[in-house]
Amino acid sequence: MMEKSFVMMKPDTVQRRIMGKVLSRFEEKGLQLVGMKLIQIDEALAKEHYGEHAEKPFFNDLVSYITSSPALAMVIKGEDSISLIRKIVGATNPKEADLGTVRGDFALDMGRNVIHASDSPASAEREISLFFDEDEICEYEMVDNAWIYE
Ligand code: IDP
Ligand code: MG
Repeated sequence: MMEKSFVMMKPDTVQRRIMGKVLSRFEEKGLQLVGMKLIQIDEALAKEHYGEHAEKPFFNDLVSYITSSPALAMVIKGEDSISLIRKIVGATNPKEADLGTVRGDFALDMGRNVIHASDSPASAEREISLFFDEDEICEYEMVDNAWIYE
């Protein structure tokens, strides 16, 4: 199934200048970037995005982290891309994330875990519409499609 996922490089990834390395993980896999923008997330947007964690003890620190500096918001498209991207991203706690995953290779701390990715089709839809207008998503054909998909 062709899916779009919301993926966001968190402020630590922008500040550490490793956005290109992280992006290449998705490009090399054959996934397609259909939306991208560098944004300074404000408190209201951060609280809305992470609404499901509002009661958690780490919520305030999470909102501070996400609003501390710009983040790179993206929409990435591909076959079964939502669960696939979660695998590429790795476990929430970078110390437990497998090596070879983004968090396993680039992060050490739960509160500085480099990247966000939607965890289900419903969250992908909600998060994409929270961060992107419809006209900010580019639908286009990749010239190597026949070499990525059978
Ligand atoms: P996910 O990003 O892997 O989907 P969630 O459980 O949805 O993980 O948590 C959202 C974000 O909140 C995590 O990516 C991480 O930045 C932060 N977070 C989650 N649990 C903790 C914690 O126990 N301490 C500090 N930060 C946490
Ligand atoms: Mg989550």
